[in-house]
Amino acid sequence: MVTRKKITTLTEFIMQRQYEYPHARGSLTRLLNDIATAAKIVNREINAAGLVDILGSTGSENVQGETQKKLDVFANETFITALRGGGECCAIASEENEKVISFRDQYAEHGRYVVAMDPLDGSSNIESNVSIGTIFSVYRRLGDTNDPVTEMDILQAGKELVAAGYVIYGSSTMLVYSTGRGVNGFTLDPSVGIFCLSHPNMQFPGNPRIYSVNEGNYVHFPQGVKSYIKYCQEDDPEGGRPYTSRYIGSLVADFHRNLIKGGIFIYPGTERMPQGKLRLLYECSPVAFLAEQAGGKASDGERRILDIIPQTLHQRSPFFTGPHEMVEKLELFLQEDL
Ligand code: AHM
Ligand code: MG
Repeated sequence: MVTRKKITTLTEFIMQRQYEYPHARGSLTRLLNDIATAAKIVNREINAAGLVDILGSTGSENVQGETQKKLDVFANETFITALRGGGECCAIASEENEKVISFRDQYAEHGRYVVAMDPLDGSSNIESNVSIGTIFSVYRRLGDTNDPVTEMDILQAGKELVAAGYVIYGSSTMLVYSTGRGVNGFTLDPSVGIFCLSHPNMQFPGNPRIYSVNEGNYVHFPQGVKSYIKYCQEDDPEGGRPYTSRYIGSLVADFHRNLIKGGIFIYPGTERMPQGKLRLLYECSPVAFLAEQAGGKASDGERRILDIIPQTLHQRSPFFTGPHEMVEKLELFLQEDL
């Protein structure tokens, strides 16, 4: 008789975790399931994008006569619809929307959670069939569930996160998330449409050797970052360096590879953009949460990312994340430059 290994599905896994919290009411479980459902719908659309020609073509009509949407708009609407319908989330901050979207529906308006998300990060890569992702963060709303939700409910430091994760639409589709008790990765089996636990308890590996940065901006980087990049490229008599350079230009994909293979992701401020490009609330904080949960570190060069309270929804931050020792080394170079 062939004995098969028992598959743990994402739904089973989330339920098992819920039972570890005696007072849990299942709201977070339902919310995470809503995110997974939306991810599958977005995944289907991304996979079909080349066939139905909806890459970047807002306004045209598909064969059913429906108006086609750009994939990032589609992803945004899909996640909002799933979260609103689920009733556990009362408001969303999204890269696609200038202001917080608060729900007025009978159930959703009393939801205990708020979500910040980048529905389709790295979307400039879509046309070239390069991996893209969704990033999500879940906070407990600050005010009473009967009070109107405000921007303050969502402008919370990353250390207050209840859960965070990403979906990577790559050679396979994965959902990776944490509720503060380690990081777990689930691969979508497209034949049955189920996320299955494939990467339990993800941790940065030892002996990391990758650095990821857009070196096209090199001349505009702070001196400390330039020196660190040179350090990465130098021979180390004891071995280990030079490191190898890998950069996709898609945060989720770059971080995911670095998490699995061991590497640092670098997006500094420049002279023209002192705060860099990446957004604190829905790009840096959730990825920093995962990095710390995977035994790594995330910093803006001086401060722990998870300690920074965003002042505005779309605030940017320099971002350095990866294995602890790599980020620490980069911080030393930055301090020497002061
Ligand atoms: P986006 O939110 O507009 O897609 O931009 C964010 C993306 C990240 O995924 C990626 O790390 C970064 O932009 C790449 O920027 P650059 O092209 O400057 O290297
Ligand atoms: Mg983005």
